[in-house]
Amino acid sequence: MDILEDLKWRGAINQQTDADGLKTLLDEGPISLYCGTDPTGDSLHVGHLIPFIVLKRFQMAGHHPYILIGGGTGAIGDPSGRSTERVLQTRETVHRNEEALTNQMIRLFGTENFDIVDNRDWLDRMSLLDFLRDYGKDFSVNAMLSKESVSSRMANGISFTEFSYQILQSIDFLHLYEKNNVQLQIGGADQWGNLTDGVDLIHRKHNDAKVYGLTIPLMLKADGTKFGKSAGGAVWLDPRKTSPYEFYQFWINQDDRDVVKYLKYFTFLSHEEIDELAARNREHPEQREAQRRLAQEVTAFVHGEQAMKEAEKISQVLFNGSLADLTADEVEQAFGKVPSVTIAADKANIVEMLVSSGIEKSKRQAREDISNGAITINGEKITDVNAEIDPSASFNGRYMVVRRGKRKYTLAHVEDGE
Ligand code: 545
Repeated sequence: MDILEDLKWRGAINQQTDADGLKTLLDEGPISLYCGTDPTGDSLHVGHLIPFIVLKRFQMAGHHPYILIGGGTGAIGDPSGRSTERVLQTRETVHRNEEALTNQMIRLFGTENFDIVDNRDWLDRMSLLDFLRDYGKDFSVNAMLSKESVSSRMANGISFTEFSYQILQSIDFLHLYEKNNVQLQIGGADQWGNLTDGVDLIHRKHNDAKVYGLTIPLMLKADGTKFGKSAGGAVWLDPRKTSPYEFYQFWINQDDRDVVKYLKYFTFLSHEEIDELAARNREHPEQREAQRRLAQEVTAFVHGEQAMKEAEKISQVLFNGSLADLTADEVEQAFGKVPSVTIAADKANIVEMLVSSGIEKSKRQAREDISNGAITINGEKITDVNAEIDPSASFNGRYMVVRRGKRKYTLAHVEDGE
């Protein structure tokens, strides 16, 4: 099936500048296309992932993707989709973010059949007079004012800096067209104005250029809340911000009403596989097979097969309580976000340990909880108030996991542990 049909089936097409033209072009053979991202942060989150997955689909279909990291535009700030002016980032921050994002892209796209470019390479060297003479003349202020990204800011104001942003992104498309024969730019729905501007600029410079823009709908959740947030905030691709286990949990916890939509958007599973998962989800929603498959696929794509397997193991262990099967690193992932305390490495009486670490408020409360069977250490229930525990004996002497009641976990970091 051709790529546009596939994207349509997946619900991944919002707007196109010339649908017939693009279809004809793609029928002729492989093309080069691009999607840009500004280094306004040091990691993408799952929301940003959407156009890059589409870019990946093009790559898998034999086309050549360019990923543009906006070292130049990131120093300015895109007003699209924002209601307030951005605070300028320092050049150093932009630089650091660029490096982090480049590494993330390499993870997703591999090292073959794609290129990463940085628009600082051409935007930073352009003289002001060249900018105004070579490009400014092609933009009508009237048309620029009518763009959604600008008109929506008229009430609260927009700086000349952000107002100019659309010209910069258009210059990028023109540059990539002239230099690398890039013929298509894709982006999220918020990028429509910037994409059409670029296509228009190229047409003014090259009458008969075959260039196109395509946007992808922003993801909406059935319950009306914002896609991509979990209890702990945004779901990041950077494993230091969101561990692969938390990432996996985010996907496995999706609503039945959303799961098929996400399988289509975020996985490379075939239409047949997705249709089958959808059917089984309708018949046996309680088995959550579709959610599990979604979590496996997206986690493996972003973090690799091994991290996905680890995330799966942690999920299983937490579900059936056999904590001892975890490695110290897995404990860190699983309990990275629960409250934590520090305890001494020496052997100690259980009551003493619970009180001195602050897990229990008083010895009386600690004894009561222990006797009631409400305390487990590393998944093992402790009912003897005289029990002695050895923090250095578990998880490489680094951690001890204490559970109070049904689900109140505390991660105890063992002092002098590795
Ligand atoms: C710059 C120069 C170009 C082409 C594109 C750009 C970037 C574009 C933009 N894109 C967004 C973005 O977010 C910050 C990411 C932080 C790590 O601002 N002007 O850079 C988002 N983009 C992905 C999708 C998007 C968009 O990265 O396109 O729609 C989100 O889904 O908001 O020549």
